[in-house]
Amino acid sequence: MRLFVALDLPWPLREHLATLIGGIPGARWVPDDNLHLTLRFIGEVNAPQAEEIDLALAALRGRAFALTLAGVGTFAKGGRETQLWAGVARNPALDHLQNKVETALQRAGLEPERRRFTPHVTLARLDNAVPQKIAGFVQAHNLFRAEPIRVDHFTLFSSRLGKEASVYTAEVAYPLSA
Ligand code: 2AM
Repeated sequence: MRLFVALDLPWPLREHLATLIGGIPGARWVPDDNLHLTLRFIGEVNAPQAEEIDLALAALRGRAFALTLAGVGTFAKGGRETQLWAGVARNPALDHLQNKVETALQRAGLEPERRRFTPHVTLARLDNAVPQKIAGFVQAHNLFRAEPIRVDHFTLFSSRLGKEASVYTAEVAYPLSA
């Protein structure tokens, strides 16, 4: 199965993010239900590996914290913008949790993640979008700032590739202490 570790987002925040959606013809918007913040992508694993991963994550001790989504931006590949996202206000507690997850997963036998952690909530894939429209969106929503949320758990998700959008299933939620 294909796994990743992420923060799910409470409904009011997903609803708020959904109000940003639109105005970029050709963008493939992420359905509200799928909006999340990935801590670590794992990829395909077999059942024994999944078990190891679950054990390692369950042994992780972390504390709850507040998180604020702020700003919007894009990732580009080969000079083309491919992904539109909402950003995260500076958050050492989030970085700390991500670090712990990374350590736990290495303990479970995964190769270290080489890419730097860039916390974001993907809003859309931009395959066929016009650059001016993307720039317009980023300008219009630059000052986006959501209400802070309290993060008191993180989640191991499985992902199945669907026809239109991927289908994510929360497999296990791991609590963070108060
Ligand atoms: P993204 O939001 O930046 O696209 C489930 O697919 C989650 O895992 C998504 O949040 C996605 O990040 C991330 N993801 C998917 N494939 C990935 C890959 N090959 N490397 C890193 N992250 C990936």
